[in-house]
Amino acid sequence: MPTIVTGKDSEVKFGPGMPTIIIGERINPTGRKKLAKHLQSGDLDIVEEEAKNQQLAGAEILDVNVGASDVEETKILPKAVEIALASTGLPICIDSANTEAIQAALSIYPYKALVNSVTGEEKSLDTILPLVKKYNSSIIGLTIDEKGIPNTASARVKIAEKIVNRAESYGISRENVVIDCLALAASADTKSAMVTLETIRILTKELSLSTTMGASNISFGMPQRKIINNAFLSMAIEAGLSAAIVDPTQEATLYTVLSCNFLTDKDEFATRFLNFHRAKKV
Ligand code: THG
Repeated sequence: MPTIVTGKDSEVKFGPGMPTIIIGERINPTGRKKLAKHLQSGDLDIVEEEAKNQQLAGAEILDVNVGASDVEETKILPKAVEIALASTGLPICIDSANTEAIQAALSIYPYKALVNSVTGEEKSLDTILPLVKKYNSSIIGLTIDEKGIPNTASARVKIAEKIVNRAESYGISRENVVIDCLALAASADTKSAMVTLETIRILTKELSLSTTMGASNISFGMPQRKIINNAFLSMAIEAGLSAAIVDPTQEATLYTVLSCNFLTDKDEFATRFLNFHRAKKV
């Protein structure tokens, strides 16, 4: 069964055996001073602009994160989610470390959202999963627990299984759990990329779970980051990645995802690739 999330105008399905979809990451003040400033002053016009730009660029789901110093997330996150939804009709991925802010955003979201995120930590599972059940959303589960991020695929898979089992005990079905296999800086540990890829492969092939990942951490501390990110994204898609959290306004990234979907036989007659390409040309 695929994971399904819904917005005002679109329903997005993804999972093992299906094309990798794009989650747009640009509504996030991390490292973006201008966006942080607007969020701090409560001026959310920039959220509408970033939402529309990412949709035009090819995003299928929009991640919305407003976490910055001096931003009252419980107030601003629901507003930003509402604006991103109203201006694009796309499904929203509600991204916050603040449970009250997630609850507030879920309470105004009239469709099926993706919540970002829960971890394998008891405290996180106990607070987030009841909300996911109450609002009938899907959830991203990070492969991290009280002991940190494991450096083996088997230990990450164990955390994924714990999250899925706990979700099921709350009545959340497994297709509503999307496991983040976590990309870390390969410059700090050159085995790290392979651990992430192996985790994706096992979860996809053996456990039929949906997976996700933000690719950009992999290149931290290196030159030519965009090239490294896209190379890693290609490998992750071959390993089975269901949803990529990326900057969709990087055209090379979009073409990387579409190329990999085509080359892994997830795009019959190259329909998705060619439709995207034709739309770009006009
Ligand atoms: N997994 C999950 N959620 C996530 C991540 C993940 N959410 C946040 C993050 N990772 C993905 N989003 C971003 C957002 C911004 C940046 C990277 C990932 C980023 N910003 C630039 C910087 O910091 O320099 C600024 C870019 C710009 O100005 O255009 O890198 O892994 N589940």
